[in-house]
Amino acid sequence: MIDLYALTSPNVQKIYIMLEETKLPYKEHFVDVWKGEQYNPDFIKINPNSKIPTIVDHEGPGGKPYAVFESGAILLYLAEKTGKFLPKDMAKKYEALQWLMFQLSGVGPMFGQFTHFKLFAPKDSAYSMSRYQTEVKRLYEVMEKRLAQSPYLGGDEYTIADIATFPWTRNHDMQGVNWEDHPNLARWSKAIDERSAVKAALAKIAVIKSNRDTATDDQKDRFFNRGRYARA
Ligand SMILES: N[C@@H](CCC(=O)N[C@@H](CS)C(=O)NCC(=O)O)C(=O)O
Repeated sequence: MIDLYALTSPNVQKIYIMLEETKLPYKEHFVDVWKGEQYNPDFIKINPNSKIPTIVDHEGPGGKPYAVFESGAILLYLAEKTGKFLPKDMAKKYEALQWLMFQLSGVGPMFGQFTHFKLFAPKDSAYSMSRYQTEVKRLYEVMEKRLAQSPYLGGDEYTIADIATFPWTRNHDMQGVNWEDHPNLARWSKAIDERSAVKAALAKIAVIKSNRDTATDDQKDRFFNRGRYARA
């Protein structure tokens, strides 16, 4: 049994999809980051960085419980545990890993900053908005070109590179990117969206309740490292 510490964000969605795809039994534990629950001492014991997703595999290496944080590390752990969604052939494996790293170091952080400045920052952040909008569009262009040459981001097969990236592209309209101008991304996104494991994961996520829309100003300040939580 795997304990999944989760809520609804794209990094968490990756792990729901991987768990549904691999059919590993798992139990959800909600950590409402909009209430500051990521700072609970018991949670910090399994993730010193106070972020979700995090898992505890009760049948880990040596048959002992094993905690893993960082969505990329969790995907790699589950791929190795099950032998699924990461090719064994070295060239194919590293093709997939390049695109996994592209998501972890590019798409995730840049799309995340874009979302922050678009939805949550003061409206006078024109410089930041322009910087992140430009980078988001550039990253979509890189993915569109890749998918014109390859069925999936990581190569011929559906891998953890696709599982990692798909959740971040679900908000492409909000990100100022339409699928009419990105036909290969549209084809790729539809193929993933139609997988039964992905449908099952997204259905579970759709009913999760969070404090996001009711967070107090102080809870938002804590989440965004601002106000009395800012460090000069
Ligand atoms: N690099 C991490 C990022 C995880 C992350 O930023 N999670 C957010 C989900 S909203 C979180 O826990 N935020 C709480 C916080 O930053 O305090 C990963 O890929 O797992």
